[in-house]
Amino acid sequence: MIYPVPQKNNLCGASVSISSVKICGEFRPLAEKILTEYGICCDGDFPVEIKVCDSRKTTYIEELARLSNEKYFITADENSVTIEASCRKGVFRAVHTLAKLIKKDELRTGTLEDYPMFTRRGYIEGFYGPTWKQEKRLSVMKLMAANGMNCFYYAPKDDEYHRAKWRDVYPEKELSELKILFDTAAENELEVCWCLGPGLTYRYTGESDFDALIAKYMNVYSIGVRNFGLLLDDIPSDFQYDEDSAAYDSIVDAHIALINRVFDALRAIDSSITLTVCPTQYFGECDDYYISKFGKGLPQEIKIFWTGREICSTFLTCREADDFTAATGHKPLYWDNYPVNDAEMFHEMHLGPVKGRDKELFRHSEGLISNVMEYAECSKIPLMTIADYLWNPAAYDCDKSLENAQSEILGENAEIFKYIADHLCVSCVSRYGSALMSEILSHLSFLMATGETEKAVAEFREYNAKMRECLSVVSDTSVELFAEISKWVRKFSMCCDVLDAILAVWENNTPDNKANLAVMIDRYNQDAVVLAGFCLRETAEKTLEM
Ligand code: LTM
Repeated sequence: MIYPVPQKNNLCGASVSISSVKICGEFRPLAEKILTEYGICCDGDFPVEIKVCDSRKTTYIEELARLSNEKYFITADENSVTIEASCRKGVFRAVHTLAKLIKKDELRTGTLEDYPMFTRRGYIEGFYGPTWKQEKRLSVMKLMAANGMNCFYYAPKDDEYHRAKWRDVYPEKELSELKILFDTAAENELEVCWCLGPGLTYRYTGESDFDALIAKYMNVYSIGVRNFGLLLDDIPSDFQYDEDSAAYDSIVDAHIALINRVFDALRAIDSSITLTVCPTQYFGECDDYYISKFGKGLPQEIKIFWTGREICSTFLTCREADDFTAATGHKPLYWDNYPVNDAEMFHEMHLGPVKGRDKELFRHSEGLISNVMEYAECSKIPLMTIADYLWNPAAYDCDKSLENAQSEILGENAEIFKYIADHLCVSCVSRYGSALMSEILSHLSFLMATGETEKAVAEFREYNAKMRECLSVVSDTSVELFAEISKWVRKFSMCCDVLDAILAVWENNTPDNKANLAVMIDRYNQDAVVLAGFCLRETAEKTLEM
């Protein structure tokens, strides 16, 4: 199976085995670049023809009754492959799919027709904490583009030019780094939206602040950005300057006036500019005074971020999206606070698949943008599941998508990694973790309770050995993802010690072994990092009572 799952895969005839290809037709350099990245040789003789034609067939999505320039077809027979799309975007998506089919030996004769269900599918660097390094940004960007996302929002809370020092233009070095990043996004068919968060110190009645704001947007416009964001989240919910409170009845009136003025000014400079905004009330009841007035005060073209019922929402539903649209006059653009793990979540690691987002949400929203973790390598795993969901929600299977993401990111370590990943998934989308450990420990308790002590001890020893093997793999901090989870690995090591101590008591119930277990469990409990949950504590306590 390839991911994201294509919409209509009728490549079901004879197997077409390709070791090297010869690209002909349009966008040949692009296709060769992508295929080469997948390790597919382009000096061969198996013809892959790319046909670009802007027609109803290549742009219209029947079931959505809308146009999309991301739609494509792949037709294969035993002697050739043909790609059809309306433009570069469609070709880009098609070639990635073709490369995955070839790599997985899944290319067969027939036709594949594919297109995305959500219009906007992306991620936002919008967390508190150390900002991602350039090389990490580039690496995540390429991966997410290869997996069907189409937009990237730049809004790191701790980029001082985004928020704390919003009035200052970027120094040359920082600006040229951003240009490299944003040019890479364009090459990879990701739309960039650069966001500004001026609300901590903005003076709504200050002309010089307004001028500084436009000058800052123009600073980033100069490197080619045409999509901007104005974020008013996590700022005081009331005025900070007396002149502002004298001029406006309430803060929402100041926000509406500011956004409309910014939009008009930007559109006067360049009519292709787009604007996305984040309200100060970005979650909760959508018919509250602030958010309903905010939405009604802004033109349709401006997109509004909304995180759902909660800041980090367990569920995002069509019903709530419709309520938002009714109250504000805008479909929500979801700022989905998963997998982000900043603020009070900093002891959690969110490596589980996305869950709890309605399958039909694409009809009721502008799209979904996932807020990532400060840990770039780790973010790739849940982000890949989000990309799968956004492309084809009907086919989304969270377990299979996770399995694929783990194997893509961890390669040969994927299987053993599951022993720690089992514990790194407690988040707003899943309150329960340690499913594998829970199952094993409860089976062992059953064996103990039915007098099968020897069998229990043997199975327990086997499980502990796997946990230790996993520990030794993830302790290798030269692997970037393992370095990122080092504080969870530390606690995982304590978890292994607790398991060994439980096993020792089961094998030999002496006061010394019990005292050692009490010490281990105490040490484990004192570390605030979130890891194995209830099942470990319960088993340890039961063992101490033995
Ligand atoms: O969610 C929004 C709109 N703003 C902030 C984010 O920057 C932050 O990363 C998340 C998670 O803590 N919560 C917020 O309120």
